[in-house]
Amino acid sequence: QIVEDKKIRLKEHKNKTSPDEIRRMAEEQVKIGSSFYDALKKDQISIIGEFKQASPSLGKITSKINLTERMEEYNASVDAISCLTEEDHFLGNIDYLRTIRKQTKLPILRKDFMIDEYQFYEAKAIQADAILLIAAILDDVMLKDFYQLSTELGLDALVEVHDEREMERALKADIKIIGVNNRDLRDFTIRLDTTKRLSAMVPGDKVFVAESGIVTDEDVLFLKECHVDAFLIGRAFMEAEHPKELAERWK
Ligand code: IGP
Repeated sequence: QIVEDKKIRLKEHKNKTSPDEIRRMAEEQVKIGSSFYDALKKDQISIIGEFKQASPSLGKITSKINLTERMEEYNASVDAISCLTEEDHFLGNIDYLRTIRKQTKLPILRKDFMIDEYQFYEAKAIQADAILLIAAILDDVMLKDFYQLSTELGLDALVEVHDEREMERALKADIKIIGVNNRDLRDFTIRLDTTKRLSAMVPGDKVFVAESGIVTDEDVLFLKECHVDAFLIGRAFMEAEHPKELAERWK
C-alpha cells in the first residue's frame, strides 16, 4: 500500500516540477553536506539521528522540542541525519529535508520508498547526501540500476535488508553500506536479534548499520556486540526531551 500511495505522490511531484526541471535542479547543486559514508565508516560507533513525525507502527509521534531545537541537539551529538520524506504513512515531506539542510552540514539521508529515477534527482535537488534503497521492494535489476544512478549523482546509498535472502542480494550487488531493519515491515514486530543473525554474513569492509527498535541502554549494548558501525535511531530520539544526552551516552 505504501508503494501504491508513493506512485500517486510521484505523479503529483512530476506535475509540479517536471523531470527535465528536476534534473536541471539536481545538476545545479553544490554539495553542502559531508560524506554519509565517511560519517559512518569511523573507528568508533556512529549514530544517525532521525526526524519523523509518524509511522504506521508508532502512529503520530509528539515531539517535546521543535525542529530547530532538535537540529541543535543533533548537530552537537550525532554523525548523520535521517529525514523521512514519505507523506502518507510517515507524515514526511521534502520540505522538512530542505529545512534541515539549512540547519546542518552533517550528511542527510533521504528516507523514503525509492521506486523511480525521478526521486533520485529530486534527492539531489534538495541537497540530500544519501538515499535509502529497500531491498524488499526492489528486484535485482532495479537495485542495481538505482545503486548505479545514486553513485553517478554522488549520493551514497544505504541498502536496507531484513533477512538472509535480501542480505545475499545486497552482497551480490556489491553494496558498500548495508542496513538491517530490525522491524518486520509486514507486521511491525521488532527483533534486535535480526541484526545479530545477519551480522555473521557481513564482510568487515562494509559499513553495517542497525536500524529500528533501538530504545534502551541494553539495546545499544546488545548491538555493539554485533559489531555494527552505526545505529539509526528514530522513535527514541523523537520522544526524548534531550536526544543529545542519549546520543552521548550511547556512543
Ligand atoms: C527508525 P525507530 O524504531 O528507531 O523509530 O526506527 C528507522 O529505522 C525506521 O524509521 C525505518 C524506516 C525504514 C522508515 C527503518 N526503515 C524504511 C521508513 C522506511
